[in-house]
Amino acid sequence: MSSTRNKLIKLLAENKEKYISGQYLSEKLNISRSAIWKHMNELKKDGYEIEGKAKKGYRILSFPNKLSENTISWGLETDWLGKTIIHRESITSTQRLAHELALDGANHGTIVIADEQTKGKGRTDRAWHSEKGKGIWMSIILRPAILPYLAPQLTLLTATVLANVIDSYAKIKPQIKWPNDILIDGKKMAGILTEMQAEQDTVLYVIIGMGININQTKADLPNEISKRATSLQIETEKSWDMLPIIQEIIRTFETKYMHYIDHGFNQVKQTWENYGFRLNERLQIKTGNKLWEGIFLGIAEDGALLAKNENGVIEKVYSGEITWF
Ligand code: BTX
Repeated sequence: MSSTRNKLIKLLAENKEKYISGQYLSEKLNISRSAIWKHMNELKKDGYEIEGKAKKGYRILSFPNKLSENTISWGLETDWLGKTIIHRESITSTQRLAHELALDGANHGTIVIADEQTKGKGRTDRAWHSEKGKGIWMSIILRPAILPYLAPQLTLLTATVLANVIDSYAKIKPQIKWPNDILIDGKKMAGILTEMQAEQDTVLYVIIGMGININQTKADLPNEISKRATSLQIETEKSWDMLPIIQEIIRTFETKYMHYIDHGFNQVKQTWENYGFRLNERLQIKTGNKLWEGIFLGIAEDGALLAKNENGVIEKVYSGEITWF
């Protein structure tokens, strides 16, 4: 969003009860009064309710709760994440558009977000239900200077971001199920999909997709997932304004990502294990055709799952289906 628009919203917000004259705004922002008028019209399109009165000026009546590039950017104050935000009311999949943009050279930190996905996807092309206005359907484009084999760490990092935000903002303690599910009381509230384009030892880009169920009621959840899925609303018995949650996720992501780049994976590992689902319990692992049992010990530096097999040997699991007993 333009910094002028940002400043304008800030001025309106600081003077919420009062009128501010067009003259004052034009001097403060160093733009003409007709430019102010144009900005006001743009803000109205974004759902800001603004009253304009002759001789008095402008006054903000209410802030929008609908999502747009502007409403998400306003007050975000991050250094690089979300400097470009692409919002769509409806889209097939934010992952798909993010890939196109990344191939086209989109910057590190570009965000794609939608109110609805008609073909939201999970891992191995499973469907991800993304009903309009019910959840956060968002993809982040990253260009990390890490080796491709370390990219799974970013899934785990994202899981800790979501767990931290749900815990601190909504005050419910989630669990992280390796590698990519956020659970509340054993039911899936969010999923993460990490996709990468790499060439030999270089990551060209990574797309982190996150689907977070916020305002679904039990009746909203499709039959095939209703027993295994949940939402913030179901868990807390109230509906949530998604905008501050989105902003908190973006801010927390930037902070944790920078810590990870500067200091390595250790903090992520610790946070992850703090929320880890069924740590030290028995589990069954299916990798390819192999099915074996072990004890879940945590995660390794490279993001792999660590499990002790029946012979007492600690094995690393990079991908597979996990079932707990
Ligand atoms: P996953 O493969 O671990 O989970 C997919 C499975 O989860 C489905 O097969 C279904 O059983 C169940 N499921 C589907 N929709 C939901 C839902 N809304 N809530 C709970 N369970 C569900 C997880 O994949 C990764 C999901 C990433 C979704 C984001 S949204 C933004 C971005 N765009 C996109 O198309 N995908 C990502």
